[in-house]
Amino acid sequence: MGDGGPRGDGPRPAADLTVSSPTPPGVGYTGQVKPEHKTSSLNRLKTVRGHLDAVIRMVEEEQYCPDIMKQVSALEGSLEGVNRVLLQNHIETCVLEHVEAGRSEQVVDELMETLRYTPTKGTR
Ligand SMILES: [Cu+2]
Repeated sequence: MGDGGPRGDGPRPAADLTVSSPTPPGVGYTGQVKPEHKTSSLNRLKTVRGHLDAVIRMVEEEQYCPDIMKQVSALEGSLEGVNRVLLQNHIETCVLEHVEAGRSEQVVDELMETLRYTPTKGTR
């Protein structure tokens, strides 16, 4: 999927919530996302939303600090999982597209930036 940066003429997502982009100007994305990755991302994010509400309640109820911390850590892991899915989608779609179009140099630069947002832990 695209990263919200300046793009070409391709379709854009309805809402562009990203604030910055490492994408070099003119690289251009089509905003494509594979259905299985979209489903996986949405399911994971909605699970996080429900989990986050539960953790908020834990804080409101002044539950035991380490118990809350454990849940926050689990949330972080879940969000990392979302980024892993998004990275896989990006590589399978945008990156391949740019390489095939002869824009290897730009896409490598962008990919190096993108890796800053990806999980450092193992697969989950
Ligand atoms: Cu992408």
